[in-house]
Amino acid sequence: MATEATVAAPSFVADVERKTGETDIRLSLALHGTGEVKLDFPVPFLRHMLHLFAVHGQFNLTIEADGDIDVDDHHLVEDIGLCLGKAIAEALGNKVGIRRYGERHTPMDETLARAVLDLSGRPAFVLQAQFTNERIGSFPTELVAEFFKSVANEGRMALHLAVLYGENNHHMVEGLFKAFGAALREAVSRVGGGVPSSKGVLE
Ligand SMILES: [Mn+2]
Repeated sequence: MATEATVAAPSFVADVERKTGETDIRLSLALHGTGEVKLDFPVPFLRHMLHLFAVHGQFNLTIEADGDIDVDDHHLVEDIGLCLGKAIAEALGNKVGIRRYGERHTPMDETLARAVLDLSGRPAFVLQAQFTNERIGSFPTELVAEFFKSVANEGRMALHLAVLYGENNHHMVEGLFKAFGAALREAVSRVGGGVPSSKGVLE
Protein backbone atom coordinates (compact mmCIF):
# COMPACT_ATOMS: atom_id res chain seq x y z
CA MET A 1 0.00 0.00 0.00
CA ALA A 2 1.30 3.43 -0.94
CA THR A 3 1.89 5.85 1.89
CA GLU A 4 2.29 9.60 2.02
CA ALA A 5 6.05 9.14 2.25
CA THR A 6 6.25 7.35 -1.13
CA VAL A 7 3.88 9.56 -3.14
CA ALA A 8 5.12 12.93 -4.31
CA ALA A 9 3.53 16.24 -3.35
CA PRO A 10 1.23 17.73 -6.00
CA SER A 11 3.16 18.96 -9.05
CA PHE A 12 -0.11 19.89 -10.80
CA VAL A 13 1.38 18.69 -14.10
CA ALA A 14 1.59 15.28 -15.74
CA ASP A 15 2.50 13.64 -19.04
CA VAL A 16 0.90 10.34 -19.92
CA GLU A 17 1.65 8.02 -22.83
CA ARG A 18 -0.37 4.94 -23.62
CA LYS A 19 -0.06 2.67 -26.64
CA THR A 20 -2.10 -0.47 -27.22
CA GLY A 21 -3.24 -2.46 -30.23
CA GLU A 22 -6.26 -0.14 -30.40
CA THR A 23 -5.02 3.36 -29.58
CA ASP A 24 -1.86 5.47 -29.31
CA ILE A 25 -2.15 8.50 -27.00
CA ARG A 26 0.16 11.23 -25.68
CA LEU A 27 -1.44 13.62 -23.20
CA SER A 28 -0.02 16.55 -21.22
CA LEU A 29 -1.97 18.27 -18.47
CA ALA A 30 -1.29 21.34 -16.33
CA LEU A 31 -4.01 21.76 -13.71
CA HIS A 32 -3.07 25.33 -12.83
CA GLY A 33 -2.95 26.66 -16.36
CA THR A 34 -4.64 29.22 -18.55
CA GLY A 35 -6.98 27.17 -20.73
CA GLU A 36 -4.47 26.58 -23.50
CA VAL A 37 -5.37 23.56 -25.63
CA LYS A 38 -3.83 21.64 -28.48
CA LEU A 39 -6.03 18.73 -29.42
CA ASP A 40 -5.09 16.51 -32.31
CA PHE A 41 -7.18 13.34 -32.63
CA PRO A 42 -9.92 12.20 -35.01
CA VAL A 43 -13.05 12.59 -32.83
CA PRO A 44 -14.25 16.17 -33.49
CA PHE A 45 -17.06 16.22 -30.92
CA LEU A 46 -14.73 15.10 -28.11
CA ARG A 47 -12.20 17.74 -29.19
CA HIS A 48 -14.95 20.35 -28.87
CA MET A 49 -15.94 19.04 -25.42
CA LEU A 50 -12.36 18.86 -24.08
CA HIS A 51 -11.72 22.37 -25.31
CA LEU A 52 -14.66 23.53 -23.16
CA PHE A 53 -13.43 21.42 -20.22
CA ALA A 54 -9.97 23.01 -20.39
CA VAL A 55 -11.20 26.57 -20.80
CA HIS A 56 -13.71 26.33 -17.95
CA GLY A 57 -11.16 24.62 -15.71
CA GLN A 58 -8.26 26.86 -16.79
CA PHE A 59 -6.21 23.75 -17.55
CA ASN A 60 -3.54 23.46 -20.22
CA LEU A 61 -4.25 20.30 -22.18
CA THR A 62 -2.38 18.77 -25.10
CA ILE A 63 -3.57 15.52 -26.64
CA GLU A 64 -2.09 13.81 -29.68
CA ALA A 65 -3.86 10.56 -30.34
CA ASP A 66 -4.95 8.10 -32.95
CA GLY A 67 -6.87 4.87 -32.85
CA ASP A 68 -9.04 2.33 -34.55
CA ILE A 69 -11.91 4.70 -35.36
CA ASP A 70 -12.57 2.58 -38.44
CA VAL A 71 -14.09 0.17 -35.86
CA ASP A 72 -15.91 3.02 -34.08
CA ASP A 73 -15.05 5.88 -31.71
CA HIS A 74 -15.40 3.71 -28.61
CA HIS A 75 -11.79 2.66 -27.94
CA LEU A 76 -10.27 6.06 -28.59
CA VAL A 77 -12.84 7.92 -26.47
CA GLU A 78 -12.49 5.46 -23.59
CA ASP A 79 -8.69 5.49 -23.73
CA ILE A 80 -8.43 9.28 -23.87
CA GLY A 81 -10.61 9.25 -20.74
CA LEU A 82 -8.25 6.77 -19.08
CA CYS A 83 -5.23 8.94 -19.91
CA LEU A 84 -6.91 12.11 -18.67
CA GLY A 85 -7.85 10.40 -15.40
CA LYS A 86 -4.33 9.02 -15.00
CA ALA A 87 -2.86 12.48 -15.63
CA ILE A 88 -5.15 14.05 -13.01
CA ALA A 89 -4.09 11.44 -10.41
CA GLU A 90 -0.38 11.81 -11.23
CA ALA A 91 -0.54 15.60 -11.19
CA LEU A 92 -2.10 15.55 -7.71
CA GLY A 93 0.29 13.05 -6.08
CA ASN A 94 -0.42 12.84 -2.35
CA LYS A 95 -2.95 15.72 -2.58
CA VAL A 96 -1.35 17.72 0.23
CA GLY A 97 -2.85 21.21 0.42
CA ILE A 98 -5.61 20.86 -2.18
CA ARG A 99 -9.32 21.57 -1.66
CA ARG A 100 -10.36 17.99 -2.60
CA TYR A 101 -14.07 18.71 -3.27
CA GLY A 102 -15.54 20.63 -6.19
CA GLU A 103 -19.04 21.34 -7.44
CA ARG A 104 -20.64 23.45 -10.13
CA HIS A 105 -24.00 24.00 -11.77
CA THR A 106 -23.62 25.15 -15.38
CA PRO A 107 -26.45 26.45 -17.56
CA MET A 108 -26.09 25.95 -21.29
CA ASP A 109 -29.01 27.88 -22.75
CA GLU A 110 -32.13 25.82 -21.85
CA THR A 111 -30.08 23.05 -20.16
CA LEU A 112 -28.84 22.90 -16.56
CA ALA A 113 -25.97 20.52 -15.79
CA ARG A 114 -24.29 19.72 -12.48
CA ALA A 115 -20.93 18.21 -11.54
CA VAL A 116 -19.96 17.27 -7.99
CA LEU A 117 -16.69 15.52 -7.30
CA ASP A 118 -14.46 14.28 -4.51
CA LEU A 119 -10.79 13.48 -5.17
CA SER A 120 -11.15 10.76 -2.56
CA GLY A 121 -8.86 8.09 -4.02
CA ARG A 122 -11.91 5.84 -4.37
CA PRO A 123 -13.36 5.64 -7.91
CA ALA A 124 -17.13 6.03 -8.24
CA PHE A 125 -19.20 7.34 -11.10
CA VAL A 126 -22.86 8.32 -11.42
CA LEU A 127 -24.46 9.98 -14.43
CA GLN A 128 -28.11 11.02 -14.40
CA ALA A 129 -29.11 12.23 -17.85
CA GLN A 130 -31.95 11.53 -20.24
CA PHE A 131 -30.37 11.86 -23.67
CA THR A 132 -32.93 11.67 -26.46
CA ASN A 133 -30.64 11.16 -29.49
CA GLU A 134 -28.44 8.15 -30.16
CA ARG A 135 -25.84 10.37 -31.79
CA ILE A 136 -24.67 13.96 -31.55
CA GLY A 137 -23.35 14.61 -35.03
CA SER A 138 -21.39 11.41 -35.65
CA PHE A 139 -20.62 10.91 -31.94
CA PRO A 140 -22.44 8.05 -30.16
CA THR A 141 -24.17 9.61 -27.14
CA GLU A 142 -23.54 6.50 -25.01
CA LEU A 143 -19.81 7.28 -25.10
CA VAL A 144 -20.34 10.30 -22.86
CA ALA A 145 -20.80 7.94 -19.92
CA GLU A 146 -17.89 5.74 -21.05
CA PHE A 147 -15.58 8.73 -21.20
CA PHE A 148 -16.42 10.09 -17.76
CA LYS A 149 -16.36 6.61 -16.20
CA SER A 150 -12.79 6.17 -17.48
CA VAL A 151 -11.79 9.56 -16.07
CA ALA A 152 -13.32 8.75 -12.66
CA ASN A 153 -11.74 5.28 -12.49
CA GLU A 154 -8.20 6.33 -13.38
CA GLY A 155 -8.49 9.70 -11.64
CA ARG A 156 -9.61 7.84 -8.50
CA MET A 157 -12.42 10.29 -7.82
CA ALA A 158 -16.10 10.10 -6.95
CA LEU A 159 -17.73 11.87 -9.87
CA HIS A 160 -21.44 12.63 -9.85
CA LEU A 161 -22.83 14.21 -13.01
CA ALA A 162 -26.39 15.18 -13.76
CA VAL A 163 -28.39 16.94 -16.42
CA LEU A 164 -31.18 18.41 -14.30
CA TYR A 165 -33.20 19.37 -17.37
CA GLY A 166 -32.73 20.35 -20.99
CA GLU A 167 -33.89 19.88 -24.56
CA ASN A 168 -30.86 19.81 -26.81
CA ASN A 169 -28.46 16.85 -26.51
CA HIS A 170 -25.42 18.86 -27.64
CA HIS A 171 -26.18 21.42 -24.91
CA MET A 172 -26.59 18.68 -22.30
CA VAL A 173 -23.16 17.20 -22.97
CA GLU A 174 -21.58 20.63 -23.25
CA GLY A 175 -23.05 21.55 -19.86
CA LEU A 176 -21.56 18.40 -18.32
CA PHE A 177 -18.05 19.04 -19.66
CA LYS A 178 -18.09 22.70 -18.60
CA ALA A 179 -19.42 21.83 -15.14
CA PHE A 180 -16.83 19.07 -14.77
CA GLY A 181 -14.01 21.45 -15.72
CA ALA A 182 -15.14 24.11 -13.28
CA ALA A 183 -15.73 21.60 -10.45
CA LEU A 184 -12.31 20.03 -10.99
CA ARG A 185 -10.68 23.46 -10.99
CA GLU A 186 -12.19 24.10 -7.57
CA ALA A 187 -11.16 20.67 -6.23
CA VAL A 188 -7.51 21.04 -7.30
CA SER A 189 -7.14 24.58 -5.97
CA ARG A 190 -4.51 25.18 -3.30
CA VAL A 191 -5.87 25.81 0.18
CA GLY A 192 -2.74 24.95 2.20
CA GLY A 193 -2.55 22.62 5.17
CA GLY A 194 -1.97 18.90 4.92
CA VAL A 195 -3.86 16.06 3.31
CA PRO A 196 -7.57 17.02 3.41
CA SER A 197 -8.69 13.79 5.08
CA SER A 198 -9.25 12.71 8.67
CA LYS A 199 -7.36 9.52 7.74
CA GLY A 200 -4.31 11.52 6.75
CA VAL A 201 -4.07 9.77 3.36
CA LEU A 202 -6.02 10.24 0.11
CA GLU A 203 -4.84 7.61 -2.33
MN1 LIG B 1 -21.12 23.44 -28.96
